[in-house]
Order: sequence, then C-alpha cells, then structure tokens
Amino acid sequence: MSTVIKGGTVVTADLSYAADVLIEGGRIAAIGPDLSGDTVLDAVGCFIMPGGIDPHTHLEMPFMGTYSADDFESGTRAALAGGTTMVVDFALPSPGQGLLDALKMWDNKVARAHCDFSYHMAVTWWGEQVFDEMEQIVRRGITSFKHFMAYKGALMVNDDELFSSFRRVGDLGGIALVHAENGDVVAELSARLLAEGNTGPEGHAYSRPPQVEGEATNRAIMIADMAGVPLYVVHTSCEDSHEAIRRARQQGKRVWGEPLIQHLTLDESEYFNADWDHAARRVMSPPFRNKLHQDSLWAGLQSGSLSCVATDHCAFTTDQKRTGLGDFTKIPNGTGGLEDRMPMLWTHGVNTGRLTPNEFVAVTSTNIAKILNMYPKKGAVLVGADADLVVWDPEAEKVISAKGQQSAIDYNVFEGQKVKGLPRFTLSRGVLSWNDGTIESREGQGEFVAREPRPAVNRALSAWKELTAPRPVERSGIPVSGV
Ligand code: DUC
Ligand code: ZN
Ligand code: ZN
Ligand code: ZN
Repeated sequence: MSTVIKGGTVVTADLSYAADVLIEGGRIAAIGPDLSGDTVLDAVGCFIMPGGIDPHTHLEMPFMGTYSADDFESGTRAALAGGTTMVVDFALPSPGQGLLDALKMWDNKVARAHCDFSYHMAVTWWGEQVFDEMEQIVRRGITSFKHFMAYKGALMVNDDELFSSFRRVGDLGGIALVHAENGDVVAELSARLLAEGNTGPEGHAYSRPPQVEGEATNRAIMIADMAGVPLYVVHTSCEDSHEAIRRARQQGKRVWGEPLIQHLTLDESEYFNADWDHAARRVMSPPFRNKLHQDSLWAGLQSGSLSCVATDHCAFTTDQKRTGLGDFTKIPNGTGGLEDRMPMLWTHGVNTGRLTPNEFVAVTSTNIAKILNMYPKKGAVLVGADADLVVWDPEAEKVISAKGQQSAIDYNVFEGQKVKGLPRFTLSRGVLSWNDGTIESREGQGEFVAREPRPAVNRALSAWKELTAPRPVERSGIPVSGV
C-alpha cells in the first residue's frame, strides 16, 4: 500500500517547490512530478511540510500535588489535530528516585500514544546513583537532561549539582536543558507577596519578574561553558534571557533558546482579568510578559538567535487550578497548547510577514530535529525520512475554542482567537491521522524515537581544553618572605 500526496508545494526549512510526495512503508519513497500511488491525498493549494515536533510537553506528569490532565492519549491526539507529529516529554524522577525507575514510569504511560515521542530525562537531585544511571539512560537513546533552577524544595537543583550534572552530560555526548529561573528569589518574593496579602493569580507574575529568568539564564550559560556542555534553554520568555542567549551564541557557544507559542501571543494583562478562573488558567512558569518582551522573542525567531517554538504543554482543569484559591503559589503551573501551536504561529508569524514559511518549518520542526540529533529521520521532507508530514492549508480558518478540542481540559487559553492556516492532513509515519477535521489515528500508533549521543564542545576548543585539563605548575622552591 502506498500513498501519494498530489498537487502541493513542498516546503522545507531550506526551500519551496512544487512536487508530489510518495509514501511507502511509513517512509518517503519519492519526491517529484506526476507520482502515483494506491491512495491519493489532494494537496492542491496546500504546503507539504515536515510534521511539527514539540520539544517540550508534560503529559500525565505528577506536579504540585496533582497530575497534568492530558495524558499520552489525549495529548498526542491534540498534537496530530494541530499538525504536530512528535512530542518530546520530560521523564521526571522525584528527588531521591533513580532515573531508570522514573523511565519505567514513563514507559508505562505511553502505550496509548497516537504519535511518535521521545523523552528528556530530568535531573532533580544529584548523587552517585544519578551519575551512574545517566550512562544507561543515554544507551536507551535519551541524550538530553533537564535541570530545574526553580521549584525550590521540590525539583530545584543548586549550582554545585548543576555543574556536576552538566559535566557528566557533556562527557556522555548529551545536551543539557534548563528551566532557568532563580528559585531562591522566587521563593522569597512569593513569601513576601503572600504576607502582604497578594494572594491572587497576579501575584504569580509579580513573584517571577524577568530578572529571575535573566539571572538564571546567564548563570546556566556560564556553568555550561565551564562544564563544556551544549545548553538548551527551555521556555525563553523575555528579553533578559534572550539577551544572554544571543550573546552566548555570538561568542560561539552552543546555546539555544526556545520561546513558547503562549509567550509569543499572550501577555501579562491576562493575570489582571477580574475573573479569577481566567487568570489562574493562565498561570504558568515563566509567566506571560509585556509586549516589549514579546517583540524580543519574535525578533529572536526572525534573526535566528532563538531556535524552536514549543508549548510546555502541561494542562490542568479549572478544578485543579482552584486548588490555589487564596494562595497563588498553590495554583498548578501550566497551560495547554499542543493543538494550537502551529496554527497560532502561522497566523501570528507567517500571515503577519514576521516569518517565511521556510522559517516556520525550521522553528516548528527541523531545528529541534537537528539539535536533538534525529534529523533527517524527523524534521525533513527527504527520500528515506519518516513520513511524518502535514499538508497545510493556508486559507483554512477557524476560531479556537475549548468546544471540540482534543485536549481533556475544559477551557483553552487561546479561546476566541481567529486563526488562518490549518492542517488539512497530518500523517504519522505515513498513516493518515488527521483527515480534514477528523482524527483517524489509532491509540498505540506512536513509537519511541531513540537518539544517539553526539560529542560537542560548548565553546572555542583551545579555551575549553585549557579549562578542563589543568596542568600543575612546576616550581623550584618555596618563596621566602621578604625576598
Ligand atoms: N512550568 C509550568 O508552567 N508547568 C510545568 C513546569 C514548568 O516549568
Ligand atoms: Zn519549566
Ligand atoms: Zn475569562
Ligand atoms: Zn516544562
């Protein structure tokens, strides 16, 4: 059985050209004019692009006393409905829990996944067991390790732990990820705000100003530099951290930044809504920022100083959010976005002229496939690549609403937003999974994507070698004082 996508324009991160795409055995078998196959998908007027890759999701994650509401079933179904064909989720050991043990928990969650997936492994504490197990995690095809610089008393690691873990990741040929917020300052500001009677959701935003993110991003970049490890900064939300990333990249450091679709399109005024539920549903970390920070993020995508657009999809129902009535620090942090990332980015990025369609492909798919070393299996329209494809109709429109969404929660942070540009078909390894408004994928269709380590230095080789291989200085005698 073969499938041919006919009459469209292939759009990759590099170029756009008219061609048909033939799919056999889950892979792209041919690209060119006048191809035929058993099943024909009509792509006239559409773009044929690599399926989106969301490098940052939290599905069914134990967090802040509850579990995020979308699991691998509803989450990956939402992904496909929005043109995304792969998610990278975070396996999260609780402090003291072994990495292999946590991985087993995640392996038990994924049986019903509709699209392909991989994991980042979180390092939430440090010790010999973690050091040892990291090697086995890499052998399992997980080469990216996430560190929380916030969530003090829960997931946060300190600088000594960060440095030790970064060195280990570098030695294993992996890549370090950071949630960059200064957790000590956040804890102080939160306690003060609560003591002063600021208990509402807006207190969340006040407790996490851009400076806490800028400081932590700078610190993580410097520690990664000393450890010689490539660094990926998740959910870059403001100019303060973008500036640090931009500077590092200009210095030749391997550092990448990841804005979220939420931070690109929603701003801090959401937290001042008179409706408590409205504001609380938008509580996430980092919080939404003002328009100047949004401009900075868009500029980063345009200039290439920011690399990937993600969602940090971590959805909680209104009931779950209400745990934080009377104390904003207890509102589960997180928002959804898996189904809306691609249409929202197309609408606010491509339709406004900020991004070209090729840049859209780069930041939604190809860049992360390269960074995580799974290109061109993923993120490409090339013969031999997985047929993870989206047939994109730039003229199709809808108004985003929780009604009819795939996500399990009862609201949508983009409610009422009009989008133009939607997936007509989404194919997961050649299987038609989203067919013009209808889910056709099967539960359990998704497979784990293993990744190979790839040794890389973080900065200029000479300086790096000097730092990591110190030589004792030979001295002829002990200096005599006064001489
Ligand atoms: N931020 C969130 O908003 N949710 C999950 C974890 C995180 O860092
Ligand atoms: Zn985070
Ligand atoms: Zn509202
Ligand atoms: Zn996250």
